[in-house]
Amino acid sequence: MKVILVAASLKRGRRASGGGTSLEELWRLSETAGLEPVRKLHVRLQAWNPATLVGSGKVEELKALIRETGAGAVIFDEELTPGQGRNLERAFGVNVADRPRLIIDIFAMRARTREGKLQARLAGFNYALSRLGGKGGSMDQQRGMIGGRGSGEKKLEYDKRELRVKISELEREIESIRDERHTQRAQRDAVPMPQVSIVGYTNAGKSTLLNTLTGSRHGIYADDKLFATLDPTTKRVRLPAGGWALFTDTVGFIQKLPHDLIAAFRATLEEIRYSDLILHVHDLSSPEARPQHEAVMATLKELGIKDIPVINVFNKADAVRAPSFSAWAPARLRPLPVSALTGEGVDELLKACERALSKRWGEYEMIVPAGSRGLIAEIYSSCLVSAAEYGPGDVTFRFKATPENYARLLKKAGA
Ligand SMILES: Nc1nc2c(ncn2[C@@H]2O[C@H](COP(=O)(O)OP(=O)(O)OP(=O)(O)O)[C@@H](O)[C@H]2O)c(=O)[nH]1
Ligand SMILES: [Mg+2]
Repeated sequence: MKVILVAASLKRGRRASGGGTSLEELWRLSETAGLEPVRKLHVRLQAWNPATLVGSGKVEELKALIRETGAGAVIFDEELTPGQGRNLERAFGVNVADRPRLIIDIFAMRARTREGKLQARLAGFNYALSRLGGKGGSMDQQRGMIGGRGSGEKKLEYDKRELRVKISELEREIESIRDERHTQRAQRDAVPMPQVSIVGYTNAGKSTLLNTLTGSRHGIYADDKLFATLDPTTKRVRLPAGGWALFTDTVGFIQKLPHDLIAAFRATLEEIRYSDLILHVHDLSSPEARPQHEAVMATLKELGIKDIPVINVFNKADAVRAPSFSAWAPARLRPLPVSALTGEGVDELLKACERALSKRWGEYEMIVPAGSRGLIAEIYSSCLVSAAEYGPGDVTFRFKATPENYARLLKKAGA
């Protein structure tokens, strides 16, 4: 379906919120959603029009453009009020959507796991609920998806009360999956491995980086698309000194990430909270690297994630001539340039991870009977072993480990 994209900002007042670049992003988002953007318009306004966001002159102009291009929908970069959406649809005679709706559609299309799909549906329902004005409104689900009109699907309509019921059903279902995950976490924590979360703006190269770290180029789906990854993947990665850490690649962030989505994906995103270290991946080749950095920081803050050490990975170093981060990155970010594509800087990155992870680790010595295979394997997988001396009946290990892990291993050795 052909679509026309519109960003609007006020002529005076604060600097337009990235009007042009945000439109570029909206273009890529609509392509990701399988739509065909044909025109993009940046409208500068004296004042917001409460009924139609833009003025009546612009509405006429857009009508002409719709006729000329045969577009089936108009997508606004700004969040529309329910009234504005309805008024514009009436005026245009085609579907009208906004950026949050588009992002929610993409999530619904790209989620693969049951949890991801449920979360995306929940976001869609919450979005619809918040837009059902007054009494007796209803959500026409067929029109929920921007490109869905006339697809011949069974028409589903929900009123507010039914939506609320659906929402609480979905929440219960997601909660039960979450319980399962807590059980998995408990099992995983039984052999504690350091946890590292890879976060960053969408398309920064998070999945490519994890593939490079695990030495499997094609392990995780990585693509030059926004929101290629929606469902988190965890992989074991070997650190330079021989220990292992669990790296998790998760959903990317974006400017104006809809609140309904953050709420729905909270369970997935909160996993980041349990990590010992965060790798914040930046796309150094993007002219938008700085606002992207800020958007990611704001989202982490909204999720209540703080007090976890962060390594600022400046990825795609191969695609820029001279590293341009010095232009904006404050020294305190201590950016580490890498290329997930060529592998440049990746060894340094792993060393930095190890240093950061082992900061709060202690150095210990432990004598283990040579026959305790299970225990020896655990020491190798959860500690940084610096020496192992094999005697006649036992092995003397020197290693770095978290105090909790050391206590656990001691207990196990004594048992
Ligand atoms: N030149 C260059 N391209 C890279 C590098 N790392 C990743 N890319 C490309 O950037 C695009 C996005 O990579 P992904 O790994 O899918 O990015 P992501 O951060 O996982 O993105 P989402 O899952 O969509 O949030 C792909 O086309 C990659 O090939 C790099 O170091 N250099
Ligand atoms: Mg990805």
